[in-house]
Amino acid sequence: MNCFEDLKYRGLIKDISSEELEKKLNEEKLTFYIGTDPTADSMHIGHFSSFLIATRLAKYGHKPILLIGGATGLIGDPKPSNERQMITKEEVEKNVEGLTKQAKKIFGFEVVNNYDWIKEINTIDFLRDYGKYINVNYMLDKDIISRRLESGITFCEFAYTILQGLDFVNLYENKGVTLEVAGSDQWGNITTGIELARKKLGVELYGMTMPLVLDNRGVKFGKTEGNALWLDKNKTSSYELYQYLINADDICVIDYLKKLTFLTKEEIDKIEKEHSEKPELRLAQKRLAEEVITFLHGREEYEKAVNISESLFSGNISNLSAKDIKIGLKEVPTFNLDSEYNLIDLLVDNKICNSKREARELVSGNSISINGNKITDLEYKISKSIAIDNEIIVIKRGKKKYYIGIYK
Ligand code: 383
Repeated sequence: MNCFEDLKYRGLIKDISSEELEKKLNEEKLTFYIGTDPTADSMHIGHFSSFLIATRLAKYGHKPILLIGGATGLIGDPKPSNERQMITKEEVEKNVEGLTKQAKKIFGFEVVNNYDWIKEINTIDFLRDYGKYINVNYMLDKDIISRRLESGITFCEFAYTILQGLDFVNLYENKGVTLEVAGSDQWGNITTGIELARKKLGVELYGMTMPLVLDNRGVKFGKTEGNALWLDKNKTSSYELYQYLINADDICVIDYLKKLTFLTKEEIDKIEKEHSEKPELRLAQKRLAEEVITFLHGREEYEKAVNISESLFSGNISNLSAKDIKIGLKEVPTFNLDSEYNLIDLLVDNKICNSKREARELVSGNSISINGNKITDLEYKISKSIAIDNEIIVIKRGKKKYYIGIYK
């Protein structure tokens, strides 16, 4: 498969600025860029699904440049809904630092910051050198801007698209960039750059967007109940990422394999066949988790995530450290401990059981385990001496309900 066929096979092409791009991607070596604004100090999995195009095109010999919008982050790319809250300069600076480090670490390509050139442009030059080439009517026609006309848009956000456009022109002039790639929400900004280059320099630059990765309910990949899935493993552990990926819907998982991994068509076809024969084994989801986590955080983190998941699932947690348990059981009810307790009292006092009677029944009935061991002794004592790493007592009620007691 050539480069363009590969992108098409994976469903990674939404808009292209010119039919010529197909030939260029297959026959030439292009320098291209993709950008992100420093709205947080880490990217999330939505960014990952777009930024992966950098590695993908690099495999075909194209040269990626990753841009962090230290300047554009101070302005704010208009959302279709409403004006953005401005973030402070200090926060933007801190975020640029985090993102730069992260982008280098995960993708390993050159990273640039548009603050470096945009800060040099004064107001008069901005209006003469860039503003003069862009018609307001042309800007008003852009999807996102036109959607904001009813509710209103400030001049600040209205001007954003010209900044992104001038980045493209600047990167063309200084680094030979001829292609900008992004998610489909960026089409308006990409075409501003193409327009600017055409009018100002008389050159033809190229743009390509990718569709948003969605689940079967039309929800963006990586959106969970209010929590972003961050690429910083201190914000979202490999275990949490593993849980998200392993639970991917059967209907979407093959699409995710195409878009989020570098497995070949042959490999994906094989997984798809095996998966459809025995979906309950979740082979496709497992492979997805393996590929994504290994790419982001390395093999060891992936193996750690699998180990935590399997241990907690089977209840056999003897090989887990207190640290692993805290990662794996982040969401479960936790309480503090400071002395010795009778198990039955502990179960009632911490609302694991409603009454002593219920507690006794569960213990006698083999339904309570402590640190992975079934306890049937009604006189069993909980103390720091049995705590995992001198810190944690893991209580399991029935098949899956976990609780954690912590000795300080
Ligand atoms: C700024 C200056 C440039 C080129 C790009 C930018 C950022 C761009 C933007 N991108 C999004 C972001 O920062 O706002 N104006 O969160 C997201 N991207 C990528 C992808 C995506 C887009 O970082 O579709 C999802 O991740 O393009 O929403 O010169």
